[in-house]
Amino acid sequence: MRVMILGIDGYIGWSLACAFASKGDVVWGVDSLLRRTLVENNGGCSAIPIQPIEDRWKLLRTAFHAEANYEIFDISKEYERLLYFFKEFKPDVIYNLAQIPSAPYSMASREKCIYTMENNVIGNLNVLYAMKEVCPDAHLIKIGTMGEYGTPDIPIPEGKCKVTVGSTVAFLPFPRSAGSWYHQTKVHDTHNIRMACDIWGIRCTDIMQGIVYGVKTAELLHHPELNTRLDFDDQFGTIINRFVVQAIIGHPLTVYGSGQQIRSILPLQDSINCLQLLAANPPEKGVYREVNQFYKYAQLNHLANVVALAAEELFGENVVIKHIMNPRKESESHIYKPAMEVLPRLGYINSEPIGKTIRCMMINCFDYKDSLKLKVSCIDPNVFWAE
Ligand code: USQ
Repeated sequence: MRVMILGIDGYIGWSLACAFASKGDVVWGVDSLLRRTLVENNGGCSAIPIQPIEDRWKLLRTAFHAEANYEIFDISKEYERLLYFFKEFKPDVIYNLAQIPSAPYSMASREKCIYTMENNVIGNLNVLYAMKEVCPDAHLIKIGTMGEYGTPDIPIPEGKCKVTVGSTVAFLPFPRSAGSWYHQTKVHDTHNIRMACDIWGIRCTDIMQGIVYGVKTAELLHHPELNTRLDFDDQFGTIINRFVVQAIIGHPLTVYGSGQQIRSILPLQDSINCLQLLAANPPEKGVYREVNQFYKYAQLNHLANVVALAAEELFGENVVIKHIMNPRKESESHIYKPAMEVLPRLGYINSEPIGKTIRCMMINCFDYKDSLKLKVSCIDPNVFWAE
């Protein structure tokens, strides 16, 4: 398969590139290296060091004898270049992961809100236009988020829901209710992609993905020199990854508010498996396919307990769980019951229980404990939704 990964230098993009390259697929990618810069600007770093872009490409080609190529540019700003790259490569599948993935970053200021909107929404529109022009048969796989649905206090279907008006019944898109400008960009993308499929006849899988955690996949375990990034700062780290690093450096686990919020989660390995499964089973041309992608859902308090227990078992450390004032505006007590049918039907099963993934992360992070302690100031939240 000819695989194009936009955002190939990121947490998921890089792991996905390694997974495809190890199987002998041809992998080309684009990245603006924005994630590296934004994390650094926020005082963070990858908890497990990653190689500079040039080096990691050389290592990838060597490790898998891969036919792989990349370019550094911003797909939201350089449409002609994107067009040329698509034309040259003729992808079978295009993954769009070239997006700023941080709710707190997007809520930090008007400038950061607009930058997130431009980068994500215009970048994705450029992808849709380039597909229409040069590769209308390719399959776009776009990462959206379970956060598009918000917490509506009723069961969440997979994309569409039954609506009855008078005696007429229709299946319509389930209402979106994002809780940050970042999540809102994904809602805009969803509407834009749906329309592009309808009017241009392109095919797309739009993934409503839960929170990803973990740092190793089968390929990365065998090739530690190819590490993917693992963020833990208040803007780019996500909850479980942050808790793991906090436990390692003896920082109290930062549960926002009551911790009764419930979120969908999945390990990195599952995310990669699902992304490959969807590529192997594309929708028909003109079809917009929506997919909920998670392993299970859990309360934040439960996640904190799992991390604390793992650290105690592994290192004998007494981990403190601290409830701090919630910097976000979000429901802390709600019903959460999302459906997931497409992926299990295609064969998705969970790769390993959460405790195992967390212990693996801890063992891999432990070597960097001292340098991570120097980064402690990027852990506590600095962006407050209501301000
Ligand atoms: N939270 C804490 N403590 C922390 C960090 C977060 O209690 O130290 C809480 C938040 O208040 C929120 C939940 O944990 O209730 C999730 O926060 P998060 O930062 O882990 O994730 P979120 O902002 O929702 O966004 C992340 C990714 C995003 C992805 C999304 C999936 O950044 O790219 O789309 O997870 S989902 O949450 O299902 O929308």
